[in-house]
Amino acid sequence: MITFHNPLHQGHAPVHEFYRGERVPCFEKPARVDYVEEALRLRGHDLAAPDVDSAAVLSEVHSQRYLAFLQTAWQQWVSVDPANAAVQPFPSVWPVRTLRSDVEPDNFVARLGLYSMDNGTPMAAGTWAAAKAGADAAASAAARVAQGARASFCCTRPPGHHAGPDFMGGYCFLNNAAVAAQVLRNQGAGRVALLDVDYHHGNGTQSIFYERSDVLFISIHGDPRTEYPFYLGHADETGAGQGAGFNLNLPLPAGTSAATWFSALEAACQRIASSGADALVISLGLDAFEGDPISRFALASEDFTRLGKRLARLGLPTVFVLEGGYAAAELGTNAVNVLDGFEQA
Ligand code: Q9C
Ligand code: ZN
Repeated sequence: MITFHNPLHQGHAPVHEFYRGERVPCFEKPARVDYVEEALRLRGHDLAAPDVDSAAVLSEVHSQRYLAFLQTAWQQWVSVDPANAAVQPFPSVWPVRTLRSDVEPDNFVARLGLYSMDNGTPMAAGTWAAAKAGADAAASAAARVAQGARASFCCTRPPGHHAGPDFMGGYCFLNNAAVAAQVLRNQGAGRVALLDVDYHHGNGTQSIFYERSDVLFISIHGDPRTEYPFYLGHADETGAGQGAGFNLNLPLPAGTSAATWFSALEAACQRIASSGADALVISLGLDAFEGDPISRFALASEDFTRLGKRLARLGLPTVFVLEGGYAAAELGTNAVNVLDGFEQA
């Protein structure tokens, strides 16, 4: 299947994040995608540059004021003080309950808090260009499937599934999987199923589609009582309004075995099969891998082949979108195992 890669991902290269109160090197680093691209080439996959501009579809999944902020955020930061060019901005205050989100503060760090869910999403000079090119790659992968391809892969970073309608978080800025689902809808799919297999709940994607019945969101993830993103992803979140019944969360305890994980996958696949979906988007996080440094599921590399095979049996046109996965050196094997398992089935 064709892969759309992100030619600008290396421009998003923040140095530090906070982990357990300490400054540590970023887990979400350019080498991740370099490893995946290397494995794709070694195993005979074709890579293409994005050929669709996602600007219009981005406005359908994110708010205009968030996009306007993000597009110029780095310039805003450097115009506060030219020395900021060498400093990573972090939010330090957030408009939680009782505080107002409707007024944009004049202070840059306060604006950054308004548009963030955590302090774990560092930005750098090339962040907007990288995130936008990634959304273009997602739109390109979806357009290719809408035009009749059996499947496609969007190989990008930064990831997207924690980014909500008007906020960044969890290393994510633009919701690439939501872009792919919206492109499929706009180009003829009556209903899209979006299955998120990243270790972390896809809170951003859930929120974007929570009141919609045309995009069924399903997520298998670490129980938010103990795992990031903590404040969303419980089993009782089933959709609202028109979207009631079109959201399915399958939280599993940290430490869950591959056998139990595949039982949850079976439940997810049965829901998709009975949904009447015309197309499928997979938020392909690879952090359910047993060797992941920040996650606690136990899939082995061969289990990713099994995942691909099971997804192929759904028989739907499918767009794979890379999300998390921090065992960088194993990421190429695990990603391509999913794609090759899908193609072998
Ligand atoms: N300072 C994805 O897998 N970060 N995101 C932990 C916080 C949370 C993971 C450190 C992990 C986010 C796309
Ligand atoms: Zn994750």
